[in-house]
Amino acid sequence: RRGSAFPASHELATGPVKSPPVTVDGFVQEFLSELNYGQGVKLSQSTINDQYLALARTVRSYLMAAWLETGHRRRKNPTKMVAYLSAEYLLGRQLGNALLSTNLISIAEQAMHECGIDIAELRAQEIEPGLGNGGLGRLAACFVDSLATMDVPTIGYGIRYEYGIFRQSFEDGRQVEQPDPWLRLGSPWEFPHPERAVTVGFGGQTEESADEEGRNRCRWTPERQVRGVPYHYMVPGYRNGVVNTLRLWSAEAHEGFDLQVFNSGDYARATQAQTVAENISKVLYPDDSTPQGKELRLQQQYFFVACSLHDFIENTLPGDFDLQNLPKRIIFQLNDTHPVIAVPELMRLLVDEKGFDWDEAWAITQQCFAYTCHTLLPEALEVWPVELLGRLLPRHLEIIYRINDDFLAQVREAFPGDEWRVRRMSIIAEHPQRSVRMAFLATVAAVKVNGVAALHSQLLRDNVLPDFAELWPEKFTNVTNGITPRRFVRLANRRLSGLVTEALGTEEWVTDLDLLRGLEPLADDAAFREQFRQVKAANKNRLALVLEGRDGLVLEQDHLIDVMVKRLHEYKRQSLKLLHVVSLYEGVRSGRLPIERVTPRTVLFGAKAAPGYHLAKETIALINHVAAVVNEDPIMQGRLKVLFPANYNVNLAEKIIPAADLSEQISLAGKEASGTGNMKFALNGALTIGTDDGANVEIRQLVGDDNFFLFGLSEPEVEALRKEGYVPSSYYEQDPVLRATLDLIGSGHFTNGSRHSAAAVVDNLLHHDPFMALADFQAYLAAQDRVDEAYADQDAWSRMAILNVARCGFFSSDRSMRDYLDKIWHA
Ligand code: GPW
Repeated sequence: RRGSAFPASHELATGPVKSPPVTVDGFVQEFLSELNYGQGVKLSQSTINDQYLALARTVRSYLMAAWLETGHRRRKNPTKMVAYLSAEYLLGRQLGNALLSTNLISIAEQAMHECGIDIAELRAQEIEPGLGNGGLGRLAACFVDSLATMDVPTIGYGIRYEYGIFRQSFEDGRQVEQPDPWLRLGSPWEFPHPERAVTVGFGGQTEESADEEGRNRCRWTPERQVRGVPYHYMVPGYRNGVVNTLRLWSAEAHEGFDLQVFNSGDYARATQAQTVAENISKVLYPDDSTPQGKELRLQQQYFFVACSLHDFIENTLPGDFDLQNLPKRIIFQLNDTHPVIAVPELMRLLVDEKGFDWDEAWAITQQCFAYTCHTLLPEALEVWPVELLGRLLPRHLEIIYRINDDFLAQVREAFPGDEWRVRRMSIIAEHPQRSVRMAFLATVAAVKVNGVAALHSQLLRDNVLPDFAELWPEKFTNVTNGITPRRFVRLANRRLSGLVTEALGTEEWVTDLDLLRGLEPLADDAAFREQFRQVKAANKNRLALVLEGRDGLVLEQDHLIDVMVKRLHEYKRQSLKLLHVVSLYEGVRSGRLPIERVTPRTVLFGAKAAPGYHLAKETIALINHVAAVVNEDPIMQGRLKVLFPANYNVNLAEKIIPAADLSEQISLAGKEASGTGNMKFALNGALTIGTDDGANVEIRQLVGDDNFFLFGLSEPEVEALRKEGYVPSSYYEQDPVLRATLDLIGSGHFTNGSRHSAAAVVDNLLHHDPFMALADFQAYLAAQDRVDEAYADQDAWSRMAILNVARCGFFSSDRSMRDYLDKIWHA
């Protein structure tokens, strides 16, 4: 269906006009038309879901012309594209963002009002696509938003999981996971393209044979095949007529089911192959940072990467394209190691299927990939056992071995006689079992390797990949993460956005976040500070309504709102935050701390634990148990509340972050690669209490020491302490406050007298504490005292908060994208 066989006059429909401006009446008519002729119901008979779908389709239709036009423009004038390869996209709800990017918010509101519909109720109907675990997936979503807003030709490739990140609930305070059937009511935001399905092989054998020219060629004969069906999602730029594409792959059986077996009555066996195939994209791997449950995960990775490379080479490039020029047309950005199997896959395509010589193919491949590392934790660096990889992808394993041979020859040439170094750098690890180190493979193949914050990139060079940085210093670079100001300021915080626009006299800041600098002088303007406080108060009020409705929780709106929301991980140290809470409670109980000295404060947690992560789940239970006791104990006179709404997700983040006063970013220095929540809070006028870790370092540099509550060991101090021999119990013995705090938890006070229930967390802190929470406890409490003191002067606090907003424009993901373009992509 290509070419010019059709009359040019009929290229696009001429009416109804599908681009804004539109009137409220026009919008009402289109909405009703979608409802009547799309959903097949009259307004009076329609359900909320009918109305939501009709509204979504009405808004969607305004993006359609831009989508067609963007595709057309890109085909006509082909340039170097960015293909973002990511196993996760944590998108959040789509309707609000579509309304924002088309500038239809107020028209849609009025139109719904005229139809007697509460638009808020329709927006609440949308189930967010939770196709990611946490920071890494949300970062991918921010990046594609920025790339569309900056009109960078991009395809985002990933997996259309049928079930996203699990739904969390609490039973007796303990986390229970339920599946997330986000597609159950249908998604109006996706466009399936079964006609563009791609076949992907698994297993089987390889064999060598001579081709017509007598050269040895390898053939891979997979044992089974799976169909990848692409689903397209719009990625609208902010009011710029650009709509990019996110292409997510869904797995289907290659050949339906076995009709003969089915007719014989063995239904389970008849559909078995189908089930096995569909399992590949059935569910988001619920693990965050620590690999487990291996085989299916590797299948997912290869599945989406094979589909994506095939799609780009066969369907996106013109038919006569000379693949010698591939690097001029594409850069595949590897979002951590999850898509790194794309490297041997491209080699396989070029050598086995397109007939390139190995060296030619490697020269091309080496220019087509760039790799972003998102961690410093050794256990989060993916490795695949050779046995597994060879069974699932035998040809890829051969290719990896050959890449490794050539690479190690290069190492030997650069460092003659240094066999110890050769072993250290080998892509194949020999211990504890022979396996492929995906980060090494990525580093060998990539044009550039980047970390996600200045400190992280430094530690990546110095500690994680030092041999590689020595061999190729110019390969390593930093791109500090960012967040999209569209979703996390403009949409999530309409009130602050209004105030900022009014103060700056322009809305340009939404796409040029450095303009927030213009707010700096207003930090000293008492009237502005008062308006700023009113915004925060209104946001707290909104959050109170949300928490009441969603969780039956009561938020004290005159409290300091102290927030720690992020995945539950030992290195992030939710337990340290919990120790602070208990130390206040214990202080009041023991008389050490007069109740009047306790700043009225609500500590708000949001966190999911990976289902198999025992300690994380114990920590969640303990937080809930402490909350239940502290919240009810009259001795606290309501001055300390702990709230832990279940199922923290993007939507809840959008309500919590604008209401926060204090942002907790308290990972042990050297462990959090970047953090991005920290940026969202600062840009919404919360102050940070944090360690010198990840992007905190840059936040503090930008906002200034006076406007940031820094505490704790620095990364070099952590290393020194570790070398010296870290003994957590020595802190317990020397610090009476810490002792009383841990003793109270350990006594079973919060766990119905059961010492056992608190033991996992307490014993771990006392006897292992790999992330040195006890070492930082005293400094953390001292920093919290400084917080209380600062909060007592509301004017001074507002001044600091305003300066945080004014000085954090750097953390726009638009800036991150500019950095990727300048330093890595050159697209
Ligand atoms: F282990 N991150 C994440 F590095 O959310 F792959 N999931 C992950 O699996 C990994 C990293 C991985 C996070 C980092 O922990 C966080 O510090 C960073 O801000 C975020 O990725 C985005 O770069």
